[in-house]
Amino acid sequence: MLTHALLLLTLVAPDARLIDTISVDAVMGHLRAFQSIADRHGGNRAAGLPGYDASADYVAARLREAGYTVELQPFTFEFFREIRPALLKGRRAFKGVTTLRFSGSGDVTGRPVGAGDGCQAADFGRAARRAVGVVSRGSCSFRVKAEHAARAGVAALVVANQRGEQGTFKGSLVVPQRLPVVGVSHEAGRQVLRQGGVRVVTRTRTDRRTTRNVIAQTAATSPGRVVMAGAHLDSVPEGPGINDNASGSAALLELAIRLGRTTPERPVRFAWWGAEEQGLIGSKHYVARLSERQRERIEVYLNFDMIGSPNHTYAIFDGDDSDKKGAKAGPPGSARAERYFQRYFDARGLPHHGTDFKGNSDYDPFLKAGIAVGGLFTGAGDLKTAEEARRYGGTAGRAKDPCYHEACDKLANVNEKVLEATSNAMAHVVSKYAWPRT
Ligand code: DTR
Ligand code: ZN
Ligand code: ZN
Repeated sequence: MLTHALLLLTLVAPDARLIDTISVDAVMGHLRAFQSIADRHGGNRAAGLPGYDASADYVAARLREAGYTVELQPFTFEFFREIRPALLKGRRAFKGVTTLRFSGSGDVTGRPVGAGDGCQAADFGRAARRAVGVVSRGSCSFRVKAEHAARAGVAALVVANQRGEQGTFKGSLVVPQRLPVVGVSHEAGRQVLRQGGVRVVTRTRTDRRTTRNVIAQTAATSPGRVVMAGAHLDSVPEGPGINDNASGSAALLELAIRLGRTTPERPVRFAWWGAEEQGLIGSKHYVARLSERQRERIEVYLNFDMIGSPNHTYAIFDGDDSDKKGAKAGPPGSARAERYFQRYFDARGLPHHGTDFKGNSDYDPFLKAGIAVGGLFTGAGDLKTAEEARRYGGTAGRAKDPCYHEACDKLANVNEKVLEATSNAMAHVVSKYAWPRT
């Protein structure tokens, strides 16, 4: 009798609305799988390297088990890796020398020649030929400095940090260069200019590689616009990327598995992006390949990048520009996504705040294409303010994720309670769109 009643119930209500049913234990299980993938593949899950491919295989396998047809969408990108730390040597070796992203490889020795900020071709005079150029950071892009230097026949370029800035810095030349280009502190830059000769050694690797987005979509009881949710699956080469962004990827995977067992009213499309860390390459590729009709069929894109930060805040994208800061409101519909997230956090007595669209994650190509966007973010390398510590707890003056883009972004770097709240907020908001009449 009881079994009959249960059977009847499932037959009558096969599409019972899914809310708040994400088990954080299941999400943690996926996180452990990503950690173990990184452990078995050189400590990272970066696009173009085996740890990413294994991550994509893991997601695709779990999706297939849940009944999905999985699309692996290939695209190419410019792969870059520092193979050995840079060396800069005068009478003594300098410390804190960084290889700029897309620097060439080389081992050159030459006279140091100052060239101002290197933003004008004329900054590199005739004396710069075969010399080691020294320029200051700022006023124009690293790429412009490097291209002026290369045209003047400079053998290697040293970029010194600005006056008043401590230590060295990281930076990208954006386009692969043949010239070795390194960064040093302001003080080291001055010392380099006092040497009779300096040696610069960089060992890098740059080539075009293919990687893949992982995409899957649920069935739907009534046709209509699609709700899309995405998370980037790649890490930086420096570490396993468990908060950034196995957290978003794992929560999304668990939600997809759960939704695989029901049929929502509206289709839900999931995307795990590749090469976000290389400049949002996977999501840009995806949006660029959509026809106008396909674009119009996407009701909203919801982004989940870093949703378990250890010294967290709960940031919701400011869809309606109610914060009146920075970027304008998102495309029409973005305010609705923001409201849904806000209500979820409010109902649980959890603090939250709005965050501006700064173009720093995979929502950006969607926003630029006029698609409504929303999403969550719990903080990266930026320091927690005293005001934030008062509202959220945690430590003021400390990064929200002290392991951001570092080798220590491991399992222990994720706050499970935070991930539980954000995973469930994700499930709730996606469900609100998937079952619009409930
Ligand atoms: N670009 C992300 C981290 C990141 C930094 N600021 C935000 C704001 C909103 C979402 C993500 C981020 C990364 O390193 O992957
Ligand atoms: Zn990152
Ligand atoms: Zn990220």
